[in-house]
Amino acid sequence: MCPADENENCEKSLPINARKNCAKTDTRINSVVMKLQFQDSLLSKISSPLDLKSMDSGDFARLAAEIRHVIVSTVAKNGGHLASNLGVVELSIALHRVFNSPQDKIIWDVGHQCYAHKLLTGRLAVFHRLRQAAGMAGFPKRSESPHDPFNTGHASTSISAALGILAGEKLLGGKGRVVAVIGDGALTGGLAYEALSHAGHLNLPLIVILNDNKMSISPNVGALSKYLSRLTMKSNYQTFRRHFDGMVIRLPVFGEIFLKVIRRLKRAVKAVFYKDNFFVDLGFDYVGPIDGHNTRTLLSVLEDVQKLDRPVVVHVVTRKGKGYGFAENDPGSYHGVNSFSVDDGIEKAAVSEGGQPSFTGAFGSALLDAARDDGRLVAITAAMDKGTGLSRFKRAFPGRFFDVGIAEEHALTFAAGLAAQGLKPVVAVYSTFIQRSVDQIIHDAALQKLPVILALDRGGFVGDDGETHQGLFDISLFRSTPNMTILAPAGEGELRLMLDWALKHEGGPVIIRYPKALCPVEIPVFSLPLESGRGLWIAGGAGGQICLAFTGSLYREVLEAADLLWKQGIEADIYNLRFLKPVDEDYLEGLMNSYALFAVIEEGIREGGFGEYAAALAMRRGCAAKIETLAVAGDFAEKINALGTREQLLAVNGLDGAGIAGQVAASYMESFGAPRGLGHDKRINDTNLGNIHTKAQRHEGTKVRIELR
Ligand SMILES: Cc1ncc(C[n+]2csc(CCOP(=O)(O)OP(=O)(O)O)c2C)c(N)n1
Repeated sequence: MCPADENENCEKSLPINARKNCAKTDTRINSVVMKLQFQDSLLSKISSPLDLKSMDSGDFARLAAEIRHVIVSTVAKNGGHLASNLGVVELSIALHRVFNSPQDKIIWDVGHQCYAHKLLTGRLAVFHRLRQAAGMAGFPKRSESPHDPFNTGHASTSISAALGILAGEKLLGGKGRVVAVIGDGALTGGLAYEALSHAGHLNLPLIVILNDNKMSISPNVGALSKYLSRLTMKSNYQTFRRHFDGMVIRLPVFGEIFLKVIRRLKRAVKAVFYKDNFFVDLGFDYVGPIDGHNTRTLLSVLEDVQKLDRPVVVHVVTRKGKGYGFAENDPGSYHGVNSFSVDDGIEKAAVSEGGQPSFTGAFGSALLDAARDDGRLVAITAAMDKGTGLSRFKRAFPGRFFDVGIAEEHALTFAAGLAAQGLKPVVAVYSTFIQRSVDQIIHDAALQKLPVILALDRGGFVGDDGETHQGLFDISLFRSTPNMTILAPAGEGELRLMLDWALKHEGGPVIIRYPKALCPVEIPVFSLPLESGRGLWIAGGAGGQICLAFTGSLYREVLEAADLLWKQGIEADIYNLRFLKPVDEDYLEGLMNSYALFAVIEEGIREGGFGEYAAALAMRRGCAAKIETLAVAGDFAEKINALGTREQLLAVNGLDGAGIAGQVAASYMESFGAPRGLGHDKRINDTNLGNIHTKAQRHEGTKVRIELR
C-alpha cells in the first residue's frame, strides 16, 4: 500500500484535500448505494452468467447498485481500481446477459475494470480477498476462472489478443464470439492500432467495445481523444432516435410495423451519417456512441452486433466512478486507491517513517530542482504523471512537459529525438511498463549513444497488482544493452546524485531504478560522490568472511540481515553496488577476492541479473570467493499469486532481512563450516551508520582490500 501523505507516490493515490472538497459537494449517491440491504441480494443468486439469463431485466438497476456496493466496500478495505470499475457495471451486466461466457470470450483491456465481471462469473465468495496475498487477483487470470480467457495488466493488448483468439476459434471450427473491451486511454497505445488494422484486413466478426469515459488515469490526451469527443457529440442523434422510437411505438395498431420500417431507414441514414468514421475506414462497422449506463440500449445494441459477420466497434460512453459521488467528481484521484473511508472518501492514514519521502516524491523534487538549473531538461510521461511524481513538474514547466498517452514505445523514441536535438529528456515510467520499449531503448537511444534518462519507478516488487506489475526485469533486460548505464540509489541523497550525474553524462542512456517504497533515513555516505563503475561501503570494506553486495532498493533488508547474522556470530560487510552497469571489473574482482563469500542481493529476476554477471566475472578471472546470488526466481508469480504487499513479496521470495540472513548463513556454513566469530562490534543500525563510516574509512577499507589480492 502506498503512503497516504505522498500524493504522487503511486498510480493509486488520492489528494486528501480534493477528497475533502469533493465530500462537500456530493454525497447523495453514496448514501443511496450504501443503504441497500443485501440479505436478499440478487447478486448472491448469481453463481455464473447463466443465472443472469433468467433474471428479469427490470431487476438490472438493482443488481447494478448491489455490484457497486460490493465494489466500493471491498476496495475501501483492500484498495484497488475504483473509478474504472464503477463505470462499467451496466456494460458488464449487458455483456454477460447477451454473450455466453466462457464459450464466448470477453477480454478486458488492462483488466483493471474487471471487478463486475468477476462478480458476475461466480467470484462473489472470494471477492473479499481481492488483491490480498494468495487471494483473488485484481486483473483477469486464466488460472482463476474459465471466464477469464486471457491475462491482462498492461494496456492496449485486448484487440490483438481477441483477434488471435477469434482467428484460432475459426481455424479450429469453433463458434464462439470474441469481444474486446478497450478504454479510450488504452486506445492511445500503438498496439491497439496494429490490431485494428489487422482486424480490418482479416474481416472476422470481432466485436470491439470502446469504453469512452474521456479519462485515462488523468484526463485522456491526444488527437484521438479529441476525435472521440467529436463522435460523442453526435450522440444527440442517438437521444433523438430513442425519443422518436418511443413516440412511434405508442401509435395505435401500426406502431410496431411502422417502427420496423423506420429502423431499416435509420440504418441507411446512419450508414451515410458515419461514412467518414475512422473505424469504418479501417473496415469495421461502427455503432454509437451509446449510453453505457442504459442497460436497455446496451442490450439491444449488443443483441444486434452479435449477429454481424464482420468486425464492429461499439462506442459506449460511460462515466468513470459512476455511482460513488467522490469518484464521479474526481475520477482521476479515485482511479486506483488505497483503503479509504466510504463515508467521507478519505484515505486511511498510512504509517510514515519519520516523514521520509517516497522514492517517487524524492525523484519529483530532484527533477524540479534540476529543471530550474537547466532549461534543456524536459520530462516525458506515458499517461502516468501522478504515479511517476511528475505532477509538480507539469505545473511548473508546462512547456517542457510531455504526456504522450499510454505509449511507452513512442515515449522512448520521442525522447531520443529530443536528445538528438541537444535537449535532456527524462522519461519517468514504471519498470514494468518499460518492458514495452526494449527496442526503442536499444535501437533509438543506446546504439546512437543518445543521452536519454530513464527514471524507472517501482523497480523491484510491487504490492497488490500481481505478477504483471512487478518491476523485476529491467536489470536483466538492459544489462546487455550497449552504452547503457544502470544506477540503483539506496536513498534520496543518492537519487539526487545519480540524477545530476546522469544529466552530465553524454555517452548513452542512463537508467535510475528505485523501488515503490519510502526512502530510508539518510546517512552521510549516501552523499559521497559517484565513481563510475563502483559502489560504496555502508559497513566494513576491509575484507573478511562475508560481503553483502546489494542493489539500492534492498538497503533496509540488507542492514537487517547483517544485524541478524551478527547475532549468530557471523560478520558481514555491506556494499552498495550503485552502478549495475558499467562495472569497474578490476575493482569488483578485488572485492570478490577479499571475501570468503561474496553475496549479491538483488531485487530483480535472477536470470541475466547482476549476480549472474558477478559469478561469471569471478569464474573468468579465477576468483577464489564463493559467489552467491540472492535474487528472484522465475516462479515468483506462483508464490502467494504475486499478490500482497511489497514486504510480503520480499519475504516469500527470500529477500527480507530474515530470508537474506538465513540463506547467507546456510551458504557460508555449507562451504566454510562454523563462523570464526566476531572481530569487533559492527552491529548496525540507522543511527550509528552515519558516524562510523566516513569517507576516509571507506578508502582505507578499499586499500586494505586491494592489498589482499
Ligand atoms: C502499458 C501500460 N502503461 C500504463 C499502464 C497504467 N494504466 C493502468 S489503467 C490506465 C488508464 C487506462 O485508461 P482507460 O483505458 O481509458 O480505462 P479507464 O480506467 O478510463 O476505464 C493506465 C495508464 C498500464 N496498465 N499499461
